[in-house]
Amino acid sequence: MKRLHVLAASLMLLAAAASLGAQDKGTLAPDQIPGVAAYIAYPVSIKADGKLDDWKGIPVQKVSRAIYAGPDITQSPWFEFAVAGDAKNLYVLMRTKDSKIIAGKHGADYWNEDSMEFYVNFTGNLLAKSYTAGIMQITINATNIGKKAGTPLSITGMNNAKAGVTGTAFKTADGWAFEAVLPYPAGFTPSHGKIIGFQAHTNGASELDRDTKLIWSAADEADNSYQNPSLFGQGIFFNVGKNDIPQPSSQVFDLGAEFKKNGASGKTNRKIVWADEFKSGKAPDPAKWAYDAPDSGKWNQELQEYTDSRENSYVENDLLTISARKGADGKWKSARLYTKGKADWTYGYFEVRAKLPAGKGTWPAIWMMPAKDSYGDWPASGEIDIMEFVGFEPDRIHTSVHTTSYNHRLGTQKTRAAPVKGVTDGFHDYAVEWTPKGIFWYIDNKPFYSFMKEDGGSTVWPFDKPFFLILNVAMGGSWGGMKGMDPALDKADMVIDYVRVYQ
Ligand SMILES: [Ca+2]
Ligand SMILES: [Ca+2]
Repeated sequence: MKRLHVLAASLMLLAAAASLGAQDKGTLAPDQIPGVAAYIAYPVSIKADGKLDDWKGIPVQKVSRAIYAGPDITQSPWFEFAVAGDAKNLYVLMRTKDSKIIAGKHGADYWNEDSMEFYVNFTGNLLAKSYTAGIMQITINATNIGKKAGTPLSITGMNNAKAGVTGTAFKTADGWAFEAVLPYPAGFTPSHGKIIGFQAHTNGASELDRDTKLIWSAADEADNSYQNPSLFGQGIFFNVGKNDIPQPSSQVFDLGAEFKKNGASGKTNRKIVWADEFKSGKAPDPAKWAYDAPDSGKWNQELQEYTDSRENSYVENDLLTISARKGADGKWKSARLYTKGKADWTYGYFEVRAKLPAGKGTWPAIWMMPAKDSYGDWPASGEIDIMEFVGFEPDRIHTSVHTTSYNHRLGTQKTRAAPVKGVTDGFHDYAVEWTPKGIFWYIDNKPFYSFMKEDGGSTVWPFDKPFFLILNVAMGGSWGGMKGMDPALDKADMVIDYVRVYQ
């Protein structure tokens, strides 16, 4: 079984109405910038003693943006946080409403229970894409509630062990809170306007497992801060009493500049080496395409059977249509076309213009797999997902790679899911630029996501061998069918305008 899916990426958007929340205006620092920046008042004197009078005047940001919501969202509808500093330490206050605190049921998997976490990047490089010294994730779970001040806390998260965090967690009238003390790393001193990366999340357990996720930084749309510090927001030190207001850095959201810096050049200086414009014939060109025909249920518990019939794939009006159809017997048939055995490439720019099928239960994909399993079975030899879409999350595109070190079974998959408007109403260009240094995704020629080669050999970077292209429409399955099937749906077409390969 080759292809498994990114369950963790299939997270529910709570609702378009989810807001970034309000804030309490403090008097010691400027108004916070919801989802983007938190001013860090300093120097102030804070004690992690469970009493909050020392936070008076420090602005608080309230967060209710949920990227997924548990069965009982009223339990964890929001959290608040405030950040302050002195000459030696950063102080973080987090507070959440929670009518049913779940703690101590998951052994060491505290992140599955009620927990609140903050992330800090002291390195000065807000674009850091991986965790190095000076970047940490501090997850404080509800088992810490009521421990005596001064008792070590149970803390998890990336690089937490070296961070030296102390603090106190305690119940509040409607939930719980913590005050935490994080010593600055050696060599770091605060100054007015200095910017660090900062992020805050809560994990709310309603029944047992973590099932509500609130995220402050608007750049993190899919709970990826644990693997990508560039998704943090910003913490801006504000020297209490100053009049000028330092502004957030603009370096964080310029993905295009990052692409350039990493050597991406898009289609510039490349020529088309292979293409199908679907200009003729009724059947897809047999010189270019073959049919993968696994039985239904073979992969990911998907419902469809794949066929080479013109019912399920055909060329017409200069377009290729892959058509999933439900028969009178209620069974789905669809098509999965690939270039395996016909054409494959190492590096290049791969572009597919497509319109996606709508409806709960659909799961179309444009992706690439290795021509040979040079490094072993999936995911050792790699997988590049140019585009994935599930109908229960309209207007949201997923892009991913899978490798031995980075895949959803480990919870380490490299992925970005983000809104793209109108993907089932019209055609959009989905592309990856694959170079020896990295893989760069583009949607409508705009930078979308990148995954850079790292040290560690083929377990992190098996992408130095030929890969072939795959186009398919799956129905249902472990991800596409996660929210059920639209019972009225009997047809789901992915329409392809062209497939172009540039090198
Ligand atoms: Ca206190
Ligand atoms: Ca709870």
